[in-house]
Amino acid sequence: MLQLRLLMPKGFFITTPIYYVNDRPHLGHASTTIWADVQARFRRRRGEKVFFLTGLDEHGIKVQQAAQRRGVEPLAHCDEMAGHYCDLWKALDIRCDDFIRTTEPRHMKVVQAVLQKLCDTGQLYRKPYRGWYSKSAEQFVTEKDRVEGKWPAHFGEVLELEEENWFFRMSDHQEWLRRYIQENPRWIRPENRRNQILAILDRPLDDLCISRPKARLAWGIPLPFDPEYVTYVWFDALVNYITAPGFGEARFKEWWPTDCHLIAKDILVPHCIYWPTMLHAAGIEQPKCILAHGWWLMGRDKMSKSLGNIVDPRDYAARFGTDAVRYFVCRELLLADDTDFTEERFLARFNADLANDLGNLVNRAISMVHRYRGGVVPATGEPTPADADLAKVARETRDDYHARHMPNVEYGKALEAVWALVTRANRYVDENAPWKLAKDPAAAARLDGVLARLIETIALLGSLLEPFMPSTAAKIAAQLNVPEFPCSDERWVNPAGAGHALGRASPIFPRAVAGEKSAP
Ligand code: ME8
Repeated sequence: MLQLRLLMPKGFFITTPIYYVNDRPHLGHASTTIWADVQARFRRRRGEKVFFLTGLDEHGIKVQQAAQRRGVEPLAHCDEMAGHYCDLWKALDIRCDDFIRTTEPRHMKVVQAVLQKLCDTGQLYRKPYRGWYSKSAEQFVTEKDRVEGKWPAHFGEVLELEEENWFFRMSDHQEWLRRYIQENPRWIRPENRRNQILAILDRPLDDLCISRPKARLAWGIPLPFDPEYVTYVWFDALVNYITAPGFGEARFKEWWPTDCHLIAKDILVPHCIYWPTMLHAAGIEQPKCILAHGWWLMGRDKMSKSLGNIVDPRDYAARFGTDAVRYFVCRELLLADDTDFTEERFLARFNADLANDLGNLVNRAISMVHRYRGGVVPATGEPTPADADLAKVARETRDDYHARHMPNVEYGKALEAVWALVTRANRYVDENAPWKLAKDPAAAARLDGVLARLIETIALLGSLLEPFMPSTAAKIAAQLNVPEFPCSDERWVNPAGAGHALGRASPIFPRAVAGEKSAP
């Protein structure tokens, strides 16, 4: 058994941030979680063992205050919020393997074990501290953080505080961290975020304050070695990534180090500075990659709970269907830059890409096989140059998708390539005009070839789209009358070849008009 465990290959482990429960989730939270879900589905399809972790960050002043405002106990507040998150993940077809909450005993135990280890090895010390404290960012800030003499808006109210606290010797690990980032160029992605962290490391790091006096904040994990304090919420939250895969248990090796911490750029510093130095100090292996995407903006501002300018993904899922939301956030949200959210943009993608390009292709092709060949897929026959071109685009799309775009979490590029294939296939229909071939008895074999190639292309598209749009893929599979799509990697075999009887054709995306409700 032990030997088997040692030989077992490490599975693919992907994480999202654990979200604060001070308010309900919005499109930003949904986007990171959808991105992780897409990666998890892509890997599962390839037969990989996958662990997809998401969850909630339930301690800290913001949660305590949110509960106080509503007149409920913090844990009751967290339970209610957890329900909202779980409902949303279900509505968005997100299938995580674990949903961690930092108030769970399994997590508190690991946080305390890590703290104790760091304390025992001299990595923590207690000292008085006087400084500026941002309530909304829950962190001490320094003069270096001021921009043109003012505190940036996202720090909210900044107060002067004096108190004794526990500190982590983060500065001792600065040189190691800088070297590690330089030696591992794809560790922090994308490149602009990596450069941002390297620029921060050009200046001396302060040690990290990792405690809060219980007198000021009761809602946290007690320090195991000093009863007057609870753990700083970031130190607590980051540890979730090792709690869930079973830190201290034999199964930990099956998952850790994580293959990808997926986050947005707002929490780059805790993930690329606090967390790696904490792990280094505790003698735990580093994550393989930290990937930070950009923000959804509303006009010029970040979409955020505190600004109240949020988009509720449930509204869009109710109007356009879950898959349209999943498609939109994968197609439009950029990795290295921010993206402006507008309803027009959403509608344009829905109508042009889904209803028009993809929807029409699937509907036309399946309907024509019914009309001209009684619903049975004909034989492909000898390829013409036009066929060879379609096949080339299909092969290149498949190869790039598997070898580069998907493993690199470059969903915009993956979908752009997939839509180039959709466009090529629609053009193939127009160029070959099956409705004309059908009128010419001498062109029967050619019509067979065209229809068969279209069906094969649609089956391939179903396979490529499944991680992004699982229920659309299921609808396409039902119309093709195949139980599921095989993985489209180099072992790809068309599941709807000659002689296969298709299911009934019906539109997969009805066109939507601004302001109108559209049935999903
Ligand atoms: O920071 N655009 O939780 P949080 C894109 N609890 N993504 C966005 C976004 C936007 N406008 N707004 C939020 C916390 N997100 C901590 C994390 S992890 C150990 C602790 C997404 O509720 C994005 O993933 O503020 C961002 O990093 C995260 O929500 C922040 O969630």
